[in-house]
Amino acid sequence: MTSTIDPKSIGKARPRRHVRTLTGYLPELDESGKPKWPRGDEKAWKEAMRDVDTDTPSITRSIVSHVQTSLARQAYNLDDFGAYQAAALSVRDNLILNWNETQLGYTKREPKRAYYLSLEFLMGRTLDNALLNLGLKDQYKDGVKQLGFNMEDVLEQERDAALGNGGLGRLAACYLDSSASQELPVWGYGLRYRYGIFQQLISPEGNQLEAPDPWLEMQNPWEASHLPVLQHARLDIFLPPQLPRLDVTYEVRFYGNADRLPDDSGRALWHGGQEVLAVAYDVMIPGCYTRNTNNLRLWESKPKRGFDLNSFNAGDYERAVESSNSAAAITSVLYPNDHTTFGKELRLKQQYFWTAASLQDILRRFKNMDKPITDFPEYVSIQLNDTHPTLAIPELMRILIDEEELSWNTAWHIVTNTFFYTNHTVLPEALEKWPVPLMEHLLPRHMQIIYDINLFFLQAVERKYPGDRDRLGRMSLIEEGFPKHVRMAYLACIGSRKVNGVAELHSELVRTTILKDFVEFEGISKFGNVTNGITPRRWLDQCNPELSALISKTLKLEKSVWLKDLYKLKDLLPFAEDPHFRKEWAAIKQRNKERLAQHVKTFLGLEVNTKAMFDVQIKRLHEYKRQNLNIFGVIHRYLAIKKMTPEERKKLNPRVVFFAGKAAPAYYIAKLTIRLIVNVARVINADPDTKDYLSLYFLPDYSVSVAEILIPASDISQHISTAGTEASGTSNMKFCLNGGLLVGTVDGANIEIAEEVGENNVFFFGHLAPAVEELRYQHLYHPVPIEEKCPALANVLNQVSGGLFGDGSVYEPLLSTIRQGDYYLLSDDFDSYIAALAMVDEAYLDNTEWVKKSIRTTANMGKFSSDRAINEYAESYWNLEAIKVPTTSNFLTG
Ligand code: NBG
Repeated sequence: MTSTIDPKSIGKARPRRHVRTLTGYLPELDESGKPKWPRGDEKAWKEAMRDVDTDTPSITRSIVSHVQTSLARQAYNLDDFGAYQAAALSVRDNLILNWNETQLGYTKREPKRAYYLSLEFLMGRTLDNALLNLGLKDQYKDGVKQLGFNMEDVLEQERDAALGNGGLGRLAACYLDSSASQELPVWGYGLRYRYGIFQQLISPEGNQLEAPDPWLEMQNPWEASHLPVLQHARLDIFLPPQLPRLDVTYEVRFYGNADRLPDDSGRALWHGGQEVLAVAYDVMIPGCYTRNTNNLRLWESKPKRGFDLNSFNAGDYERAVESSNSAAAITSVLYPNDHTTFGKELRLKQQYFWTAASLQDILRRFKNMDKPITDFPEYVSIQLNDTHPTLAIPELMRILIDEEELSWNTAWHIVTNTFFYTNHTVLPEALEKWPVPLMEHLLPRHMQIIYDINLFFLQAVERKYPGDRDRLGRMSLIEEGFPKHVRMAYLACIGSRKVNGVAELHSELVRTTILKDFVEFEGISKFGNVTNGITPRRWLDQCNPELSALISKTLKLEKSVWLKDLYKLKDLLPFAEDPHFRKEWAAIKQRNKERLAQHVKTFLGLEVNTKAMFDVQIKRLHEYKRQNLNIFGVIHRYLAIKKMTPEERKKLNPRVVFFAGKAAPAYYIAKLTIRLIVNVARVINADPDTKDYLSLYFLPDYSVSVAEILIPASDISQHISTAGTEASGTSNMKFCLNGGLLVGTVDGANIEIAEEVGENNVFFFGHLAPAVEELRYQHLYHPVPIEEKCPALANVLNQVSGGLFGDGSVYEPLLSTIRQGDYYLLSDDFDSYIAALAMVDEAYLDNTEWVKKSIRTTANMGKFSSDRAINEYAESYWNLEAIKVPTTSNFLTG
């Protein structure tokens, strides 16, 4: 084999290669300023070009055409899964038309653009959402029906795209939906993990087991599919609504050496090491009732060369293959951790791979506009979703200095006007820190840049606070120790134009605790708040279609209006006084409860009492979220019912408690909590004395789709974190939007929800955030035995130890977190928690008043639309304007 490559150039930095893609090309203009047709016969092209299918006959035609050609099947051998695939492909065709039109429109207008960098996008299913946003739900339903299928069954075939752990990833998904719906030129950038969040199974003992989630294989989750695996593998990259863009690739380097140039330019040459390729996959994000269709670009890693020919020629076959494996491994799994950092080299590699590819792509798009590089922040804002993309800051510095040859100060000015950083937690264990030796090894040039940033920054701090060495130590980007660590939140803070938290209380805690010194140094105006929001498209219209229809009918508004202006729900308030409306409202809740019961029946084979109050807690398992407080509350109730006479029991308000959520695979205490819940359920659901009054279900494998069934069915939901620990919470908003009431601590977005819906519609309990530090101090230095402090809780713990729910010794590690130290303050909050639950019971007995509360709650949820939140980012952070893509296309059909 011959090579034309100069061997000396191998591994050396090369000038940036701008790969042109087929998106974003604009027509050339003739002398009179009219667009010129680019090639061939204009008439032939235009006659052949299609637009979005909007009528049922063309929709059925397109579905059948996909059945025949894309799937190579016929009416004779088409099952629900095939029908789903064909419908999805047909919808995808429509989305692509809008998407093309949008990208061309944006390119033509050269607007400022914003980019949302998130390591997680928890999209859930996409087909139903796409149909809603396209305004084609009814037409597709009819079309599918004519072909002999039921739309609901077809939609059930889709597998969740679960490229996220929890709230942070779901928020990113809601923000994409809102950006497109608000016609804002926003793109998301993330990773295309081969395996998303693990599938959760429960063993016979009640333990969580983890299985990989091969979402790309598109197997039917509920039954073995008849389609050959090969066909799945071929189709996976096309399924909705992805678009592989094998022509959009970038090179990303790791390891190697960084040599500073021997002049005073500050530049360095980074060379050698490993180079891998980033390949783009685009996911179309349709806006609601608009043609605007934005893009989520996910990167997949690939070896740069099929394999390393040098090693192969040197006889080292294993090494040759290894390099290709290690490149492909970068995007193989989503880390299933939540609120913990851990120093895995691969995780750091993921972060760099993703930020480096995204920045190259963003720069290429910017450069196509031929503006001076110093204008970059005028055209580009980049939102860092938590600290995971913080490497983008030193990476942009590196590009601007080493490749664009700008001075340090000019580069730093550009960087600090481009980035914005959202903090999502103040839990100390969740703040990312990377060991310096690892950074030096993996990203030698970035480590140099971080040291330089730190030096200039600390010199400025010293000028303001001369001699304050403590402060310099506290504010340094480098945490002393063996080894030293880079504090990513500090880097994100000083490299950004603005920093925000995700709810009022949380933002205040960011300002007064973790970033206090930075607020003092940089001034308060840099540190804001954007309260999180949720998309009402998915979290009301889609998950609760009956309620959505009732709202439209009552408000006499098309849903396209109120779904995009959620404050319109306020007009429901007077209807709380209308008995007929209340009856309809309550009947819908009841049917949603029956739908959930049916789901439990189908998947767990268990009967649920739908006459009972439904009480739900669904979120990642974590000690700070206190699922254990809830399960201890359930045990307390069970013990109380056991003691009652049959007559007393008859007066009780029956309650069904649901839990769902995953625990990080290495989080032992969280996994024990699951085991306890499952075993408590076994005992109490089988106890003839109590089972009519209290039952308990743990629904395995929590996901967006499961949430869509649970949330509309809840009467009450629990958001009971230790005050000051839950940054916002977003499921609280989803429950309330669906008319569920909330029992919670004075924490995160619970506070703002109560402000909106009125405190008398929320059941608050527990100590407040300012008290927490003092309580923890008392626990450590003046501990009071739990028997004395909270006898009710002590009794519950003793029952667990005593073996009421199986071998008590199994639970000792969990119980001792409360008996000793009790960092999350269960013993301080238990009594008021039980009192709050009693108030819930009492309120529920007055059905009329309860339904009124439910209506008022929904009516007052306008603030929590992610449309409001994304507009706040657009206006107060990114300075971004909406660009409406014309409904009648001008480029393609014009
Ligand atoms: C989570 C918070 C939640 C919040 C979401 C979205 C992280 C690091 N933080 O309270 O715990 O609702 O972010 O902002 O996942």
